[in-house]
Amino acid sequence: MNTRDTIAAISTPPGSGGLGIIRLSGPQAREIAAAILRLHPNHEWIPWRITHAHLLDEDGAPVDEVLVSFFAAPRSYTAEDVVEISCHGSPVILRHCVARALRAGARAAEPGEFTLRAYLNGRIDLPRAEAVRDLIHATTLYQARVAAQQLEGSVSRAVAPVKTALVELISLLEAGIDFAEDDVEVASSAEIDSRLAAVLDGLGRLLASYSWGKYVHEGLTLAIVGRPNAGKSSLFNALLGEDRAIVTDIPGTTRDTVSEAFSLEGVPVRLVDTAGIRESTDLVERLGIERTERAMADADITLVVLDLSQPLEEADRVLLGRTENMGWRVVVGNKCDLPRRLAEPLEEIAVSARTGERIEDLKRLLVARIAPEGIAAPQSGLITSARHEALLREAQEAAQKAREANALGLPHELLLLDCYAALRPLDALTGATTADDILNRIFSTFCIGK
Ligand SMILES: Nc1nc2c(ncn2[C@@H]2O[C@H](COP(=O)(O)OP(=O)(O)OP(=O)(O)O)[C@@H](O)[C@H]2O)c(=O)[nH]1
Ligand SMILES: [Mg+2]
Repeated sequence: MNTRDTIAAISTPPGSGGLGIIRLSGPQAREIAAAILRLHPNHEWIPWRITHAHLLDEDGAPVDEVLVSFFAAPRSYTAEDVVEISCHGSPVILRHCVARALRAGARAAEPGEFTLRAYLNGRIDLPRAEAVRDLIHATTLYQARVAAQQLEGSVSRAVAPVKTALVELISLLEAGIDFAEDDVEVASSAEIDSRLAAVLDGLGRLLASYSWGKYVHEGLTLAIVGRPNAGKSSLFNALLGEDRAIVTDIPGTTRDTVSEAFSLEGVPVRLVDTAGIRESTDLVERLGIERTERAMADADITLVVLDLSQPLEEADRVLLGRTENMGWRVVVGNKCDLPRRLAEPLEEIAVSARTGERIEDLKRLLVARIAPEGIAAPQSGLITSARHEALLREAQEAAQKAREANALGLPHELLLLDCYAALRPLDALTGATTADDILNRIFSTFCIGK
């Protein structure tokens, strides 16, 4: 992909809107804009100023009245010259504007190419580029807050102290090897161990934030299962806060899975109501039950609903048995507003889907399950990306190996290999450490005297 040409694209979503924006980025941005617009005869390209203009068709007739903003390199989104043309939001006008820009010498931008350029031009690092994508796709405000913090560099900031500690250790080991004859003190095994322990501690903390961060990013699926009439659809509605699924006193009301999105403390949740599980000869009901099975297999968390106002039935026992070893099961006793007739104390929480009693407690319990460490503040540099998690884990393994090598008293040359192996994935995460970084540290922290 050429990264020196000028690219153009519609930056607003498809369909009609009040406004639509065309973005041009690259060395010819101004030239191309001038070719397709009628600007004021005395127009000058003054950075960060908005000017009024007309968008013209091929025959030079105006097709829209537009506002044009100019961002001069390197202080723009892409760090190149950027011109944004704010048109009225008709898809016809927007497509026409891009088509004309292409004829005037622009190239159609690939998906994400503006952000790619910002990255290639060194304006943002990789975690920030990824945050742009997450911000655009946020479906809850909490997700947006986390992504906005990442755009500000929260991930790189959180990783930086670990990386610094590692680079310091590497410099120490390198210096010990390179300048051994010059009476530079070689680091003691205890000192190396405590430095590696600090690195591992930092990595462990970052990785722990992923247990919640993963759900912030990907959301989760919560399936409600139980025998007919246990109150699954009622619980579904109570959690959503709206009458979405049909509720009747006829067992077997829900025949198909019904799903709806809601936000659990900012985590996007897909809530799935299912057909009650029982032996059935009815074809439609049997097909519904098959779908319940699939929903259970796909769910991150399964809510098993028991009817507290009825004795336990065979169908309940079967379901409890089948979900017992699923890590993410919550047994909910429903209808706590009625006299209790369920003898066994099987439920983890008793609620009433009808009155809404303890539904908020149930939500809190679910949050506690997915965030055992508590909900992270968006600015804490929480890890939400599987790519980051994999890299941190790789660093952790290598640092662990280094610690073991140190405990065994292996030569520092070998230890260094593990330390570099731990540094590499962190570099891949936030950007490279150069040999200069290490040399500078060696020469700034040691008085070699040469
Ligand atoms: N008293 C009381 N009744 C409830 C409660 N939850 C549900 N019900 C009633 O129980 C009956 C069944 O409720 P549903 O929500 O349709 O049950 P379901 O589990 O979805 O049933 P199927 O779709 O047939 O499998 C309805 O008459 C509800 O009004 C509750 O907490 N208290
Ligand atoms: Mg139902």
